[in-house]
Amino acid sequence: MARPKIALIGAGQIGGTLAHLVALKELGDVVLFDIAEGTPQGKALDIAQSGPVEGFDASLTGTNAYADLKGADVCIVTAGVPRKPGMSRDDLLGINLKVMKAVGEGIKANCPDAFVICITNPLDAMVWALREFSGLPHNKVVGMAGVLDSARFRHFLSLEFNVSMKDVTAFVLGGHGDTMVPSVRYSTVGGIPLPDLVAMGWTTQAKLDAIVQRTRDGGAEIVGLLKTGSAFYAPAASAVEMAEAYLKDQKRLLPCAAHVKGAYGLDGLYVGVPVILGADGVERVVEVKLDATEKAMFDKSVDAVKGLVAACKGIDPSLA
Ligand code: A3D
Repeated sequence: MARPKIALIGAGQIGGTLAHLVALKELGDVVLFDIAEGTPQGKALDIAQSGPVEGFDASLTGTNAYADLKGADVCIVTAGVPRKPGMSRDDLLGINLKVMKAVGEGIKANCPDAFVICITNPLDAMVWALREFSGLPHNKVVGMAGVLDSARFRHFLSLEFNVSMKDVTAFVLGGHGDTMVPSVRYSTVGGIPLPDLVAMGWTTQAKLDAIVQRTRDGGAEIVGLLKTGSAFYAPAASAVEMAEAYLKDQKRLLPCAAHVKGAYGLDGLYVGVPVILGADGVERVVEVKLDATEKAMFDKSVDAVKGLVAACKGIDPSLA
């Protein structure tokens, strides 16, 4: 059987890291696409030359032509611009919306059967726009944010409790932005919910609140340190986990920006919710019970996403 074809649209910091991870994990053959001439070709060649050392079997090519995406099984989209210090994700809306139009049309024309993972910010609005421009079924277009946000939460929790990150599970809902909802009740260490760990004296409520806030600000913390761009190692690893769930039909339960219609009282909005990812893409949206505080935070986050979607419609009337 031929190896899966994985198209990486955008060959910048995340795109290059994705290509490297996909090759190391032998998930398939990689086509790196970018409008910048030479960048995807150069990165593909560099990573391919690490193959004899690492011992992986995967072909890597770079291109500036959408036609080379033909027949891709998975597309991971990072095309666009990232944040600089002082910018919010929402500041990227106008520029990246135009990029989503070009990318969506390229996917529609060349690989309409692909499973598409969007990473470009502002995430929830961009994945919605990408789906609109591509016309693919909603279950085949999903946004990566929750896996990263919960990985950040898990990392901070493992430091606080001095336990392996493997034993920490974390749950993050809502839009990928300042209003994201890290759920303390549904996050655990070895199955013990965080409020129980506070009661057991492992940490204090104040420390937990600070970790929740650091998780919300996790992207900005890295932008502030790097100064020239945003995080790329953990975002790439998170998207690869989602691609692997699809390619291997793993039925993983992961937080993703998925199209929600019916659940959570929503009528067709892309927002971060737990989903089952398998061979049919988003196979199920998992609706968990939220308490009053979580519901209020989730609703605030949903309103922020709705505002961004409305702004997209204002910029590009074809989306209205
Ligand atoms: P960067 O290194 O600048 O790479 C972006 C690439 O997109 C560049 O190589 C550009 O040449 C390319 N590009 C621009 N326009 C087009 C186009 N029309 N077609 C094809 N390629 C194009 O950025 P990055 O890789 O660090 O980040 C990429 C995106 O991911 C940004 O929008 C970030 O804000 C976003 N991001 C999202 C998360 C989430 O958790 C959702 C995390 C980190 C970054």
